[in-house]
Amino acid sequence: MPCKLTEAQVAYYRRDGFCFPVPVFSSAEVRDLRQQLETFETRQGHVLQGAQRLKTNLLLTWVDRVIRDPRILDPVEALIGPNILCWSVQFWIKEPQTIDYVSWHQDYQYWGLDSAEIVTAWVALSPATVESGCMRMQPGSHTVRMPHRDLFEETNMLSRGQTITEGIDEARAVPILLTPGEMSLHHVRIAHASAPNRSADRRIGISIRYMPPQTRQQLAEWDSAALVRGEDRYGHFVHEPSPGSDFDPTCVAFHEKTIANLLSFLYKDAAGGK
Ligand SMILES: O=C(O)CCC(=O)C(=O)O
Repeated sequence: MPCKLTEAQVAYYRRDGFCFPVPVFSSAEVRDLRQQLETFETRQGHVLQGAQRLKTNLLLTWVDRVIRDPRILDPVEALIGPNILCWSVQFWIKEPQTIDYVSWHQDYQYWGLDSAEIVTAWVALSPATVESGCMRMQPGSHTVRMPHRDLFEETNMLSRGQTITEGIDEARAVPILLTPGEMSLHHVRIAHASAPNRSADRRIGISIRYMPPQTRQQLAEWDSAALVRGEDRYGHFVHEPSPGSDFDPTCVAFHEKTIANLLSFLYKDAAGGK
């Protein structure tokens, strides 16, 4: 299975701000990943929720393995270089026939990270189709800063309901269609959105945010990230431990600390949210 990006894919990413589909996991492997997620959900009696959806690499060993998988890191390295920190993991799960959606937004406006070299790998664990509410992206929007407003809507899956107020051309939006086991890569400034899931299956994606170690956090004095490749000569982020087993107590305590820190600025002024 190919795992490096071609020159054409790198050029497409630089020009449009995203590229897809990039094959990562075989169908047997992705079936197994989904099963691990859903077996865990069944065992705990409810779907992955709240803080469990964020930085899940600190809680579940299979997620920690996913963020370090060379089939994800090789394409990421082609875009941001050989030294790579993983700043965040986020599960985006839309249950079948539900109304939750994601408004048009650019990620970098809210994360406090000062680098434009941040890339998200969005890995599909179930089909990402127009019907299931796949992401849509506006090509070339990573080159401009677009105005946003915080709308804090209940059905908006974003922490602040942050929404671009002008400059989106729906007719030019590209649907990011993925089969399970494929991923897309998107630039931290690309404008993107996704509609509700009208399909009969869950729409499950894992966003993994990668950045070079020279990146700084501007909204907090302290922040953490996992060193997943190469070296970190800057020390701007405390390195996250790898869990030796699911819910390893040291990693659970670290998770609590780093999530409280994240929520203090990501959810600032928000009444709640996902
Ligand atoms: O999964 C979605 O629909 C949205 C994901 C997203 O906004 C992101 O990964 O940056």
